[in-house]
Amino acid sequence: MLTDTIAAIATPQGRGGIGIIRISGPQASDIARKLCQRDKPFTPRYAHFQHWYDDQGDTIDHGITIFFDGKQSYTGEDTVELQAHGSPMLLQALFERTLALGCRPAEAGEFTRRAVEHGKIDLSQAEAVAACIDAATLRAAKQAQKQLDGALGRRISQYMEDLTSVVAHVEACLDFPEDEVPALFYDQLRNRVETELVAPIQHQLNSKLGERLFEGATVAIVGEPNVGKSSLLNALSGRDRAIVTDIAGTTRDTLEVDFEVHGIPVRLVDTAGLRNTDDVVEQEGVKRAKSAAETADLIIFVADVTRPETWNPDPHFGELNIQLKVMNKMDQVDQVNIKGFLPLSTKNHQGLDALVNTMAQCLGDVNLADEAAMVTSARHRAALEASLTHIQAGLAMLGREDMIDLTAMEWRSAWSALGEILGIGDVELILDRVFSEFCIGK
Ligand SMILES: Nc1nc2c(ncn2[C@@H]2O[C@H](COP(=O)(O)OP(=O)(O)OP(=O)(O)O)[C@@H](O)[C@H]2O)c(=O)[nH]1
Ligand SMILES: [Mg+2]
Repeated sequence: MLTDTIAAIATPQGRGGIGIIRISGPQASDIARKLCQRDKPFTPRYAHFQHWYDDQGDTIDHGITIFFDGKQSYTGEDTVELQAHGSPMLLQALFERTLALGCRPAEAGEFTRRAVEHGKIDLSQAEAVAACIDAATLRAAKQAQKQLDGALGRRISQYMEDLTSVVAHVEACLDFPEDEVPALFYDQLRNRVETELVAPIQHQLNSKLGERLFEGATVAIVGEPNVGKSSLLNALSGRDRAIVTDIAGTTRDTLEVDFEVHGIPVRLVDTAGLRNTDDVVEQEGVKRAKSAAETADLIIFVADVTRPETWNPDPHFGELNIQLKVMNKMDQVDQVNIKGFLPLSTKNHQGLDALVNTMAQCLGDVNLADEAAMVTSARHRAALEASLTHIQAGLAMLGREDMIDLTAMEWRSAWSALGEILGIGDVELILDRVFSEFCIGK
């Protein structure tokens, strides 16, 4: 497959100032030269102004042609970029001409896939390319950039190196005559595995912020009728989205608004006030409110300070974990003990900033600068969890002479699980490295 030369229109569909066609593969330069009717080779990374011709010798379009040789290209193989006019008609004609000259249409993500296959980037960086493009907030895009820079890959590689080394050490025990491995040796090894692997991996797994940045979070606003749930949705989103009246039971259906909390994309769900009612429409609303709360990542329970009967979430949500309780309409009272609640007035926006900060914390917010190597997808999380399980299984057996092989096996499995994050699937590699470590000094 890699011997094919692929082509694609790289800019989005539709009209634009500039449209780019990308060609990658061994024939890239030859095909582009035919397209340009050019005899001389291209100068690498030089902007050649060129006309591009059809099979009749008529000009299709003209613009900039840039050739990147394989050593200095995105894909790791010869690549040509045509910067044409952003006309869908001309771009399609140019693209078809590259196919007629020997290109195959690229599959989705194939340029980046080739970059991985040629070792230009690891799999986590390839994922970061997609994440960066798909990011819904600037903060998410910046996090993707860090992953693209290789922050996660470097961290994972470090874990893998540590594992290779501890496997080598534990296997060294096999060469000692029975009962002669000093206990201190095992203590040191255990200590090392715990501080270099278990603790940092657990720390990485503890934060859900990475996934939240890309997958977003759902926050449900619940409470009794008339406490100010819809007012809160409007205040938080800065839009007059939900109907607000002084009639209890105003909101019937659930209503959703998308907004950002510290760069985390949040879907805010306003719900019907919870109460027993004979009204069938409202009954359905109450049902939906409960199910919205059950599926939300975070529930905000709103109470009305002027009506203490609205302060207890238990009758409705006894079984759910309510992390965040706010006491609304604080503009109505002078002093009142509201322990356990955040004070709020949606009327004069008092307490709104504090609420947003607390929401962010509940959603796992941390300082991004400290968390460059954050877990950003379910795939990473699953691989890290699997590796941690293997590491701990190995630790549980460490120190028992008859289980040295099994400990090493668990840690090799941990290595492979981590390798999946980077797109490394070759278990043989670890063996090679283990043996190379052994040869030195032994
Ligand atoms: N004084 C005061 N009134 C408020 C405040 N927030 C909301 N209200 C009033 O409380 C009433 C109910 O507000 P809504 O936002 O509709 O309440 P809700 O919880 O969505 O009510 P339902 O949809 O019926 O469950 C309206 O008359 C609002 O103007 C506040 O902070 N202070
Ligand atoms: Mg409402």
